[in-house]
Amino acid sequence: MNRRHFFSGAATAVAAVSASSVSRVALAALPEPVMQTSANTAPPLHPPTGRPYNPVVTLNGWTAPWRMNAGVKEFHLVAEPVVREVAPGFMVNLWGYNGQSPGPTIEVVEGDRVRIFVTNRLPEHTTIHWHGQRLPNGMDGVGGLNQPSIQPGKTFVYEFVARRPGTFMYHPHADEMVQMAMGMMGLWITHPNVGNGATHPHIATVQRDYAFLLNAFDVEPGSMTPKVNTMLDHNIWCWNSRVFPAISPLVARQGERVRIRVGNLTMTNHPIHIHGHEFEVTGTDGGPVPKSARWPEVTTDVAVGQMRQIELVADEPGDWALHCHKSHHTMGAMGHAVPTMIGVDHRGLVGKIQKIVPDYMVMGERGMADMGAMEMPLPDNTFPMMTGTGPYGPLEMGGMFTTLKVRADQTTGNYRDPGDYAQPPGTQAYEWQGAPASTPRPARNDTPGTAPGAANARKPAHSGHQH
Ligand SMILES: [Cu+2]
Repeated sequence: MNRRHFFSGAATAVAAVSASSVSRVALAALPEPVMQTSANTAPPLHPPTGRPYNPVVTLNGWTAPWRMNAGVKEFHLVAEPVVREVAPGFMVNLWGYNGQSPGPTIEVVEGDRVRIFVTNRLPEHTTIHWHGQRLPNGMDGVGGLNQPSIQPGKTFVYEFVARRPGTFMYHPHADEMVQMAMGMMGLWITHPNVGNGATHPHIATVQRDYAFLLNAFDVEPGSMTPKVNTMLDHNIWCWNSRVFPAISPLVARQGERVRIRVGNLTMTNHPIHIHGHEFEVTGTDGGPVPKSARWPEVTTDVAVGQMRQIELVADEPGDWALHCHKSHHTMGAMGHAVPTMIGVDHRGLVGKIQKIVPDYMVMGERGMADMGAMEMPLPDNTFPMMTGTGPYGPLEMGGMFTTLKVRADQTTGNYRDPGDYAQPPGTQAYEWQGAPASTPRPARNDTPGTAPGAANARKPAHSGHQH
């Protein structure tokens, strides 16, 4: 975090001291915006002022510090162009807030009066819509309908009481297609007001509370700026503008109750799936779901413009996959125009062509898993289609994928990645060492050189990245 302003929030102690020492003159001025320069997951921001709550952890994100001004929580968001590290070595020109896309998570408590200053440093007008909130109509942020748009260089003030606890998000309601395709969004969490030992009937106490937004970009391989007119054929499928293996793992101590809050600002649905556990949807952007209306799931579909808040008890130790179940969304920069080559025999063909084109490669004759291990020549500033290596080899994933790491010895409140899970002896799939299966493989008659499509072998680095 860049401590270029009067309280940084990088350390909560610093924020607490600074927030309490702001002078009356300073309180009459705009709060200094706090900027973030890192795409790493920031530790939870325990509230230095205001009512207590259990903070969330935003995957590869952070929570905006605030200042208290006569009982009002004041935030300052700056809409601006940013350069986001979507994966190490893969930088993308996005628009965001306070140095990153997504913008900082805003965390408040049910009943808080909140004042948000929004400064526009974009080249065009913008607004912010507070998705899911109960608020006065004039604070709803639809440009032209509820307010004039915020012109470049101008600052607007939004103010309302956070009336309903839950999982929400914010995004522009001005030139929406462009501004969301460029990454303008952020999370808003309203925690229940349960001080002094009170509890909420539909909101459990959890030990870990994670949050992320689903977003997608269309970045031509070798370029840095998304194509903003793409509706569905994106090639970068992100959680909080990050792709696997650059998305932080979720960690938990065995037995802890874990909440995961997911919002979807792409243009398609994402069935979010967890391994090894079942969960319940305990809330949406419409608020908490009553217990009588919940049922167990291992996958929940998050439709466009929806939020889902799921909860599970992390009682099975291990490294459990957590991913979008649309298999194309766990892939990296890969074209859909690549022909299926399974069963096509290219024996001898590659060697002959490589005499003329040294980096020529054929993909997919045994499936596409070879792509995960192969070192394909890629254009600059592009991440591979499948990447990430686990303790037993390539994971063959590249987009909306991470892991839930459950450990008996993960200490409470510790978010450090515990590394690979050590499988206890006798609990892991193993290779059969007896006699081989007697059924012969079915005969194939695809003679080399005569198989349909053999002449259509493609050089993936050049033709395989169309979107
Ligand atoms: Cu998906």
